[in-house]
Amino acid sequence: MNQEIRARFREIRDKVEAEERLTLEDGLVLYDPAVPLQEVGVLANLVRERLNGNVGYYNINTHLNPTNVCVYRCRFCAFRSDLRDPKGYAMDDQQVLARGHEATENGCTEMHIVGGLHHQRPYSWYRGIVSLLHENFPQIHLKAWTGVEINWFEFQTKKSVRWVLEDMRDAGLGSLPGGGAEIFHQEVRDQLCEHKANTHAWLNIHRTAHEIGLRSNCTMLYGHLEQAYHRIDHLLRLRDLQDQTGGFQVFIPLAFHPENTKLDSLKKPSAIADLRTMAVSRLMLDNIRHIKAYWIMLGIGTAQTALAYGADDIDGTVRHELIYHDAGATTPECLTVDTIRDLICEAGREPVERDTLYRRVIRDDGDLRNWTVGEAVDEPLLAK
Ligand code: V47
Repeated sequence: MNQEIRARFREIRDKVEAEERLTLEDGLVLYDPAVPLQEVGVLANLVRERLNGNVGYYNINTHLNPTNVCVYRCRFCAFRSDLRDPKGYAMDDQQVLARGHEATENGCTEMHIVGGLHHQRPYSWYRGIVSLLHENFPQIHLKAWTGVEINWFEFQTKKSVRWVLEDMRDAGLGSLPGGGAEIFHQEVRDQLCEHKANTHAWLNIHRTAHEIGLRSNCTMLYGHLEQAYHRIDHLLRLRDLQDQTGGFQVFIPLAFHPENTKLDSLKKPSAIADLRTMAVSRLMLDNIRHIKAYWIMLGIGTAQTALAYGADDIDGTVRHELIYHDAGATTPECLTVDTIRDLICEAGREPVERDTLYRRVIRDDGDLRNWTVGEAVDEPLLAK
């Protein structure tokens, strides 16, 4: 480490130990290759244990991507399809209901629902998926539609964000997933996905969701065209909104998978890069309690290791994941509850099953379909 960076890093360590907020410049130091990953990791672990003790959270969940037909052509996406492409599909009610039955049998507490923006499906089709599932499987939390989809629904209905969110909530929407954020900085966003919901729209949708009492998640897609500066800028914009609303539950850094995308000449980020982004995110986002190491995207080994680099959550058992598998992810399609618990234990953490809203799940042993939720494990963090 050169002398100046070493001195800067010592100052950052003092700030973290004193629970002081880090700046953009601090974030850039944490990304400096002269600062060894393990030193950033030790700091991130300090914060992780301060906020979440020794717990490693997971849930029992499933994914539903009702269609892959999409009006947008994001350069990072391998999942989308044209309507006439043989790969293109849109589910009917029977297929959606079958997923609900399967989820119930498997003890899922959550369905993660996202998909393409299908130009021939009206808003009522998207709303209908939520209401069909909610009416038939009221116990399952529907974490549905990214900010990009909500923005599309505004366009379709010509109504306000608030109207769309309230209408979806009336249909059974439980919370918003964190996708569609990508990288907020215009320089990068214009190159990745210039047509879809812009940064202002994405942040405003999450702000409005929080205002009407919905919780949401947030993400950052990294490892493509962006630099460290763009990543820190992205984290700070999330931190600013969280200061105002407190509505984000968890941040999920998403590593870019290049296969079958328009950016397939790029290399997937290394495990070292993944762990550094995990740790830097933990350190910068002092007001978001949870950081998720999404095992589908990171691979199991890196996700386990990430539990010592800032992450306290490993996502769920997952089933029917398509977005990452279409882009070359080699992880299994789902994990059993026993496997996921063993992975967390092997990483030296105590596995705790949570629901989408981070309440403990209490199960009647022997029957996966029998469960209730207990107390919330945490309160939103107050702005510093
Ligand atoms: O917005 C798409 C990303 C996101 C690729 O909220 C890609 O709990 C890498 O947001 N390589 C959707 N990433 C997934 C997502 C998510 C996942 C897990 C949990 C939660 C949550 C949210 O996936 C997209 C985009 O950023 N993505 N294609 C790709 N080729």
